[in-house]
Amino acid sequence: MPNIKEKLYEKIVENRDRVSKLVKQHGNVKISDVTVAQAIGGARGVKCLVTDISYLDPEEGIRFRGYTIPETLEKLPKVPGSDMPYVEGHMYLLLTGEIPTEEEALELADIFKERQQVPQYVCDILRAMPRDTHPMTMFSVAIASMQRESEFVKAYQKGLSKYDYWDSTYEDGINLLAKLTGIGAYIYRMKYRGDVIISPDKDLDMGGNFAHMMGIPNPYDDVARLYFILHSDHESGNVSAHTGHLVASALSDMYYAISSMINGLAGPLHGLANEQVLRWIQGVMDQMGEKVPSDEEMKKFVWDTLNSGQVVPGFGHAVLRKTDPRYMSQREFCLKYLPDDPIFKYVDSLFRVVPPILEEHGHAKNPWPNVDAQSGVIQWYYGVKEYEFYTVLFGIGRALGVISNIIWDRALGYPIERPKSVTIAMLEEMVKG
Ligand code: CMX
Repeated sequence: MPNIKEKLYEKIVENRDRVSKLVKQHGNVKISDVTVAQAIGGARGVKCLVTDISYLDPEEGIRFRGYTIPETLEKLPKVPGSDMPYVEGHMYLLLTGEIPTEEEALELADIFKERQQVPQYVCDILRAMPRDTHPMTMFSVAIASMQRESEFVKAYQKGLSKYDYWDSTYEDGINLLAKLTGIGAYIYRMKYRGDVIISPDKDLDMGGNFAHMMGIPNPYDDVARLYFILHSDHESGNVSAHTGHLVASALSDMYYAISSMINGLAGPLHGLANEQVLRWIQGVMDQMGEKVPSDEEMKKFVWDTLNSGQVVPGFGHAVLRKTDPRYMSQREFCLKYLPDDPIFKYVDSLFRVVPPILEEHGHAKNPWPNVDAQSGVIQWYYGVKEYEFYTVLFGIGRALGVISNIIWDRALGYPIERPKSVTIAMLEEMVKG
């Protein structure tokens, strides 16, 4: 048994005990009340999901296993010669709750390398799709098509004890994760780079190999590492994480769950916002020509968007009430590597201009930028100008967290999810007096 699986099992045993005590001894303690506004309004703020993998504080932002983003980037073992940590080390942290040694991160990297080959039938399915299919649709279909490989399904059909669900779920998760960068790069090169596919390099870590398969020179390897780590998890209530958890709760296997997660991420209010930000900026650029708009001119574009009933993409958040630290990490990267880039100048101007406008507009509870406002500019700078591809990158990163959560859901025996609905008439009755 590889070391990471032994470590994971130790943690599972400890945590099963904690969860079972909570339910048995304190199952009736109330942790949340639900108002009419919350029932109609997307369950905002209702505490009814449990995960230890990450926690999102409205003011501070995300912590992965208790570590802020700067702490995570500082503590995880770094790829030699690089500014960024191994993505594999971050996966180790998400799964086990412990910062790995370099050796432990490399051990997981080796496991991924052994399993990274994308099956030929997945490539054939992608090729059979019209080339103008959105890359997120291709990504979702590619993942769903591998469902036939599920180790969980095979074990379940033989008759599997519920205490062992986590084991084959772990295998499915690692098998799938190992292939996601290859699938993403395959879609990219097939659609946008003349169909010239680059094979994986067994000597490289996940981020380095992704840059290699995309055909983009370094430091794109560090961009990939940063991007996958930052997007990995944002606690459990966001649409992609929640969809993955919900679908897996029916004991649908990892392939079904992650394909569904990708479909949720593909909405413009969620992961697709990174595509929308670049589309919006391109619209402004078309009107401005070569010139970067002054702040006054930019204000007018923002107000035009709001006055036409659209949202300003990349701003606002359901939980956060401050600038997203994922935005700030990417901003620091831009200030270091691309301070004079024209699109960064647009993003920088939006950073100054949008929050006061959203405050004046008076609708959004959080006027500050989120992760998606900044991420596209980095990709654009390194040559990935096909912005409809950006959410695939988000999806590869988000799979790290959702896969970890699903393994833990199975390990802790979380049941099928089934909240209760009421009718509008029932609500009207409840609010009388
Ligand atoms: N531009 C304009 N209006 C906005 C806004 C924005 N960026 N953000 C919120 N609002 C509006 C909402 O549409 C809502 O309007 P109504 O009252 O007319 O219905 C009102 O402000 C209140 O919304 P909220 O409670 O502040 O925000 P929600 O929790 O409902 O929604 C989010 C959160 C992210 C969907 C929303 O802020 C938004 O649409 N942002 C733009 C899209 C975006 O960047 N999404 C990516 C988020 C990060 C991610 O998941 O990847």
